[in-house]
Amino acid sequence: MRPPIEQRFPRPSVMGVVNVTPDSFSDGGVNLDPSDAVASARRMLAQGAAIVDVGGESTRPGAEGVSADEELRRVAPVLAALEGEVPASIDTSKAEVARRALELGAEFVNDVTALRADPELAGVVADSGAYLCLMHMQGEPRTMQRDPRYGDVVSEVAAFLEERLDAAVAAGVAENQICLDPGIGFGKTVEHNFELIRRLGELTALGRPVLVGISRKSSLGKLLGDPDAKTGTVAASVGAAVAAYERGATILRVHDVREHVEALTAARAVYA
Ligand code: HH2
Repeated sequence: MRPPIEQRFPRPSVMGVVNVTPDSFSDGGVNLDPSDAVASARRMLAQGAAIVDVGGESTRPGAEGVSADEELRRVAPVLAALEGEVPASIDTSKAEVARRALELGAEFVNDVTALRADPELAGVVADSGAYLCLMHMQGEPRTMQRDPRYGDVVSEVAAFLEERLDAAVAAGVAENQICLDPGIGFGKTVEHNFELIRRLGELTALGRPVLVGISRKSSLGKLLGDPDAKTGTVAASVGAAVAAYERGATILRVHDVREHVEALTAARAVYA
């Protein structure tokens, strides 16, 4: 049995993003060649990432899904090369992909559908004892940014995460291996995203560590004045990550590891 997730990933921990995809919103194509992805992961570890999140399917707004075979073709060589050297998470919603990734040494399953897409994924996670992130998403990537609406976004996200946490535990996943994620940018407006971070305490109140991924997301570019932004700057990402940490986030999922590790180290020193 692995240690509880809050022991393995003390606050704040950085998860580096390695997308082995042609079309991710901010780093699409950069790491499509496995040797580039492996080099990125090693660099992120050296820069202070606690883990790298390897993904073979983009979930950016408008994205179409890819098959399990294609996802595995992209991520398996990368995970095989990292095994035993760089702690790895698999960013997938598919049981088949997660199963193979765990065989190749991944210790964490990051599912943006919170176990709703593949009925077999919960069992794969439960049997392996892997860590699990359950993320909120309204709608699906192809259409989620068309007109997202909520009564009260924070209480709806909290209720969803509580229900998915109960479902994961009922399926046999140990509660102390699970973290929760508001899903910044997944069926949310700029205002929704910032309100979720502002009121993050209502999510940490669910009793599980919270992961936040706002790195380079378009809400940051829109906030800085470009209504058509597809990405946000590194500096805006770091500012939002520090604010999320101050409001209780445990794991920050980021593309620019060095900058986030430096900023979060300084922010943590304030509280030490
Ligand atoms: N965001 C993205 C992908 N996976 N997982 C979690 N838990 N939380 C997030 O906020 C999150 C996520 C989107 O970012 P990225 O991986 O850079 O892009 P893409 O989905 O286009 O590959």
